[in-house]
Amino acid sequence: MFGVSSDDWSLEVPDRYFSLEDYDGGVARWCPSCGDHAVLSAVQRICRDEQLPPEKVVAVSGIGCSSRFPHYMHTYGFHGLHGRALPVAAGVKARRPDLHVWVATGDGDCCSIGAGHWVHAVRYNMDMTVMLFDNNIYGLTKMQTSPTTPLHFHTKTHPGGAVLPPINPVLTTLGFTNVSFVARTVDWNPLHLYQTLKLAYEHKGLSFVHILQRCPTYTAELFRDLQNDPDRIELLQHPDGVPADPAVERMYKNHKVHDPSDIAAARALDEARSDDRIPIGLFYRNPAAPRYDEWTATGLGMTAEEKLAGVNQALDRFAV
Ligand SMILES: Cc1ncc(C[n+]2csc(CCOP(=O)(O)OP(=O)(O)O)c2C)c(N)n1
Ligand SMILES: [Mg+2]
Repeated sequence: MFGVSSDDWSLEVPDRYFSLEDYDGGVARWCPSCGDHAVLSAVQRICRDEQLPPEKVVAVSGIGCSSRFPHYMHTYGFHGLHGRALPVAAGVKARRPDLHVWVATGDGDCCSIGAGHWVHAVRYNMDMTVMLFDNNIYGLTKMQTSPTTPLHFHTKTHPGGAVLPPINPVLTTLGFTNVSFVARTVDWNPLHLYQTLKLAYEHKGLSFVHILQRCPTYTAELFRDLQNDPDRIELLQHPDGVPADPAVERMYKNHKVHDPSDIAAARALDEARSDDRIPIGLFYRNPAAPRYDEWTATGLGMTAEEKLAGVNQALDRFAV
């Protein structure tokens, strides 16, 4: 019993203990009830629960409302150029493999202007957690059609309704060579959001998490319906998947057993789906996929001095 002998008073006190405030970069200036707030707090909780020293964390983003994410993390951060979150993150990981990299990218940032980088970042499979904040719209620039805007949805660029069928980010990522982790979650279920991002964080390689993210200003009705009707969500279940939680299972009554090692079955989930049945959970994971950061960590195995000597030797050829 506590206090019976002096031994009970000895405590294992870590040198540093991190609380949520240690990751708090200030008041987030997203709209009230924007889903980005929920994602930010889930990531901060994971950092706290894993006791990640803030100086060992970096948040990288492109441009968009969601890309303001690094400002609100009291860690290293890089708020980059539109569509360029992933190459910046790859560069960070190549030179600083000791940092955990969180990437915040929007449906415009990743699937439109940044689509070329999306393909190659997934193939490079460097160890990072990529969060696609999918609000189905260009939010920051005030409501233009994005690649994930549903057909016929009215936007500023298509006042009569979007004219092309949308890209499905999960299905698309599952088609890229060397894909190693794909999941989907929703911002309005904090438990599922946390568990999914935690699983993604634990994965060694590029984990791609498609987050259905509420935009209360421009696409409110799309997400309100989905939020109010939990029967439209299908919960993926498997011992290797997102850990089961009774509260989440009660909320989403449509359950489907899905083995995340089966990529054909993962693709079939979204190929077959209608908007009335949206699967969430872990679609696919392959921990054996080769990682380019394992190669960049060693490279050619040369020391900095050897590299410098090599550069000087090459330049000497042009000496006059
Ligand atoms: C090179 C370039 N092209 C266009 C823009 C304008 N722009 C800024 S954010 C954005 C779209 C953002 O949409 P998304 O990535 O979905 O992020 P959200 O704001 O919805 O979170 C665009 C087109 C820009 N900043 N830079
Ligand atoms: Mg968007």
